[in-house]
Amino acid sequence: MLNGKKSLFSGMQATGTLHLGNYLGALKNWIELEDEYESFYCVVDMHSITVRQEPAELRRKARALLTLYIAAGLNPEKNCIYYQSHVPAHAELSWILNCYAYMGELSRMTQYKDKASKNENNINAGLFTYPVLMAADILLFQSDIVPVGDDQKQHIELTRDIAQRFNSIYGDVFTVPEPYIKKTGARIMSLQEPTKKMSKSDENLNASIFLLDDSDTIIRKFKRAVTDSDNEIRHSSDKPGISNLIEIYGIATGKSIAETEKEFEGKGYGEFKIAVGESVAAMLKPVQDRFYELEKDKAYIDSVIKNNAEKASYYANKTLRKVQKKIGFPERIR
Ligand code: ATP
Ligand code: LTN
Repeated sequence: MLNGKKSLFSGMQATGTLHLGNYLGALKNWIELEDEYESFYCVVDMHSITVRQEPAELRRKARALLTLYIAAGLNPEKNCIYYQSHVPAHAELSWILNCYAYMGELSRMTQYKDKASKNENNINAGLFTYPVLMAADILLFQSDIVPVGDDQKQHIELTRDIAQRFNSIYGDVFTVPEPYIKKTGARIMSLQEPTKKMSKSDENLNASIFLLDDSDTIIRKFKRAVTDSDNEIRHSSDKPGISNLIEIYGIATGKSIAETEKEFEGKGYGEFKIAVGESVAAMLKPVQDRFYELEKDKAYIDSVIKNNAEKASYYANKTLRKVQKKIGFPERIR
């Protein structure tokens, strides 16, 4: 809770290019929450450096991501959209919480194990303590909910454990957050290996639909999507490829699984794949148009960056000061 209103926090890494999974699993769902919650959406550039980045590229991608947040429909007057590195309280609380998180619990995080195995020559300490920084992000804003895709559930569980541990020592300091994960879209699968989630780090460019892919590219990628060979459009756990496409089509058109199965009864995969591609291209077109418009308006984006960093700092510092006091850091002399 903040100011008597429920609050929420979410973030995305400024690495790679946003894909359909990021959009359907997270970003698209954020828009409908803006009236009910005091909302904070962060470009988590401090998380990004746990994997080596090219500086100019990181800066460019961070700005593009922030612009995409707005292009996707988040109104920066109602939602606080900012860069993590502009609010030092994230790093400060993260250090404190490191002293309340255990090596054992951090070593059980699947994202850590996964990323460590992919970056064997750079398993740095930041990669290991990454979830503590994420806990700090969430707890700084006394967040009630954290809207994310399914893969982040374990990190939110850890955040809850840290918050409860801290509260049990010092009293009610942190709101204990709940994950907010939608049933549909929470796990969009790769178009090439439909048993794996669609991922930014996938080297096969045909496996993911990127938010700024043009219509032809989107349709071509769906045409090439890997499916089984029985040519029946039916949602089933033994048909991961076609089930993934049915779910994506459902979100893009608002149709239920049953409606889609009925619509394509007796029709072939070829026809269905084109329909999915066209529906996704149509869904993304307005986001893309707004993105290219906004990108040109440097002064406007700069003003969002400045104003929202100030707003985020204000709330973050409030929580940080409370924590510092509770744990016994000396008071500031003014
Ligand atoms: P990668 O896609 O390479 O695994 P990531 O998970 O680090 O990258 P982020 O930008 O940090 O991607 O994730 C942003 C949001 O998108 C998170 O809420 C995450 O849960 C969600 N998300 C990521 N991949 C998917 C997916 N395939 N389906 C649904 N949601 C997803
Ligand atoms: N770890 C997340 C990104 C992230 C995040 C957060 C999400 C960093 N801090 C706080 C929600 C709340 C990821 O890799 N997808």
